[in-house]
Amino acid sequence: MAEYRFAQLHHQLARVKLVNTSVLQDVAVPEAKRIRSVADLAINGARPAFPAPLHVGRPNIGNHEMFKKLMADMFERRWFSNDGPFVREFEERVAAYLGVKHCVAMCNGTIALEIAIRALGLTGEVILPSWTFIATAHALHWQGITPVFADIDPGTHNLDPDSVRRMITPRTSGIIGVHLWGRGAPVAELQAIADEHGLQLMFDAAHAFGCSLDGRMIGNFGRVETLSFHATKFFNTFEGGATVTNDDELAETMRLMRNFGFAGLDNVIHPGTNGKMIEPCAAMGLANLDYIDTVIAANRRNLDHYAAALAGIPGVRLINFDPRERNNFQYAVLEVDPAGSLSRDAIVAALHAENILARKYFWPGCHRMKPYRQIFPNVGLLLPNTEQVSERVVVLPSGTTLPAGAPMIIGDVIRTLARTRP
Ligand code: T4K
Repeated sequence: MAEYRFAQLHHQLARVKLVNTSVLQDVAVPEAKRIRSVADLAINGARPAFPAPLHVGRPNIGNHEMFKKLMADMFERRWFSNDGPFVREFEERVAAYLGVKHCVAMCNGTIALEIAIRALGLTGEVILPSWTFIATAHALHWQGITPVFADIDPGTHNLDPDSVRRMITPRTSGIIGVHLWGRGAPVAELQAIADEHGLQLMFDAAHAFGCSLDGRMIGNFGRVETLSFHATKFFNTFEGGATVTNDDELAETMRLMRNFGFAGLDNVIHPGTNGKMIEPCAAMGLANLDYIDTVIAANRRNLDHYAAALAGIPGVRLINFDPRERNNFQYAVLEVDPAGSLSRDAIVAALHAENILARKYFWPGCHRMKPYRQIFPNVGLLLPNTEQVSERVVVLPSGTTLPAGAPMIIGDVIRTLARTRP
């Protein structure tokens, strides 16, 4: 009951903010408890700091009224899927936002990856980071392609080009870079490797919608990039994704593949699947597009509050974003120094006890997940940076629904915990 009341109040506060202001400024932390001493920690038996869970992936909701109006239009029109008017408008607006020629909207980011992989004709082995969400690896495996994991740069958490070079074999057909946390992968170096070895290059940009690299919007790199608009992303269409490319032929192929290969009535000219985005998802996207800057500002503000709240705690630091680039600041990522007195897992356990559902994304790395561990039992030996980083990372809640005071309380939890482990 208390949890339900909290959720109601939280919802009302969030709604007030959506109607009144551009950024969540003064949302209180209803009933939240301050942590001042070790005895106040829930791991020591105290009441949790928050009566209801704080999530990392709480959906941001833009213009609720507009969404309802679009749904009424859709019911009136009785056109629910198959290249509907909302999907077409959504594709145009996403392409314009990114400055890319083509956006092909899909039902989710994983299908977008699979279709891009098929459209590029990848076969045999494809190199990718293990330090990514499992979907990047699964999309290859699902297409009968062997994912070959390369190591990352521990400073950027993105692919290490030298490691990529070492993984190339005669069976390699391509490279998938991931712009992890919205920070651009080393595109120029990866392109040079791809050109030198005759490999295809594409990017999983699931984290990087609205982000730039060297001043250019992500979405314009490699032959194709894929996006995710999942509910937990900073910009969502409930479920959804897209492929974006400047290549006309590739875009046409992906459009065919998305809709069973149909080129008009009764005319199938290409193998395909059902990867279509439906109209309600596109409508949600349209209702959220104008709200993007608001979400980014809220994420930015949360990061600033986290930075202040965590300042001076030994052994923990937030990852940086290059101030010259655009970012969506979706992920508030904390790195915990394994040489320090606090362990990452102790922090996660303490936060969870307080109802702060921090995540260990993407521990333990794809290579240690069962399907890939079975194929490559010893590959960890080749991925020392991935192994180390995966033991250090904690992703903290953010987004428009995070109460403004929450980072301070989260900082208090970690600071108090640090005091118990001198
Ligand atoms: N490539 C990369 C690099 C990706 O990160 C992803 C997706 C993809 C590809 C594939 O794109 P999609 O096919 O998903 O479009 C979540 C998301 O499901 C996934 O989309 C996302 N990456 C990944 C980073 O996070 P889980 O397994 O962590 O989700 P789950 O159910 O644990 O939810 C996360 C948190 O969000 C929980 O605390 C609950 C909260 N939540 C979730 C949903 C769905 C809500 O509060 N409301 C909601 O509606 O994967």
